[in-house]
Amino acid sequence: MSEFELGMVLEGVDPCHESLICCLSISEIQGCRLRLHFEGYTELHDFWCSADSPFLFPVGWAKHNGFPLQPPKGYEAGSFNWFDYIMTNKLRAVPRCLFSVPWDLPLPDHFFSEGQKLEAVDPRNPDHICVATVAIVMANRICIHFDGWDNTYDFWTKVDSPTIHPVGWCEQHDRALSLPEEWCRQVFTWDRYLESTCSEPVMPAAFRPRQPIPFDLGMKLEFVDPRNTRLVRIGTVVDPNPYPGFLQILPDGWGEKFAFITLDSSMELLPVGYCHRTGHPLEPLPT
Ligand code: MLZ
Repeated sequence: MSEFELGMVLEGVDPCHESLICCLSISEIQGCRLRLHFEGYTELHDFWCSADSPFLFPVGWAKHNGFPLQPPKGYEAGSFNWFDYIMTNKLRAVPRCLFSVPWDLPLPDHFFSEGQKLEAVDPRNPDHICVATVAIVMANRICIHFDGWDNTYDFWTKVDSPTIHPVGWCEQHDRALSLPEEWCRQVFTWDRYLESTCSEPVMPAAFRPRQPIPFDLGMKLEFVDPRNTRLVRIGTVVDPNPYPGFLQILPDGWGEKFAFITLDSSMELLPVGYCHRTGHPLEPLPT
């Protein structure tokens, strides 16, 4: 990945607040993975991400495509200007041709619109199906916000994910629906909720879940360690379907308590041979 160089600036989704697009720079490169730094912030917030992530964008992309951009620390959103910032600080932008996302985002070809309501599985708590809102639409991806929760739970999903459902799905499938806190003390019905929030539901026909990804018990893979995202390890699928759209991985050589559940579509799951092919270190098995 020689085209990406240390210090180059770019835009990208903050993995801890996925509804925010931020100003970033490259602080380290390992194979095809980048350590990214939030401009103006301490390196404690740095995070690792694959260079071909659909959540990294060239400088100017957010504005060009109509999304708000969080400026570097110390700058006002209204007055921040990338061009001045790059000139003043003698920076270089990552060339546009290196991004997997096109400069002109394609128009959505689905029926999800911002502000509409749905029921969505919380990927960090996959037994919770929650009242949720389409916060942002970006081509065939939507950013989901869980009503009544802060934006640290927001997450991007493709519109054909098996983890999103139309309003009323939980009732039809005899499942508990997690409500926004203020609705836990009053009778919740979707009709009442939609009326009180002046909102519309996503139309049921919009939900066209894809086929499951064919992971099988015992399959090997490489994966980004969720506890330290610098590291790529070898793992085994120990449960191919703990919840629809999820699988459980055990890091090879580690005890059962280190098994974790993740979305089967996660970009942190990598095929066997990924590290060798891309020149990324592969963590040795514990001895
Ligand atoms: N135990 C967690 C669950 C949060 C679930 C949020 N779902 C949007 C907590 O209470 O923080």
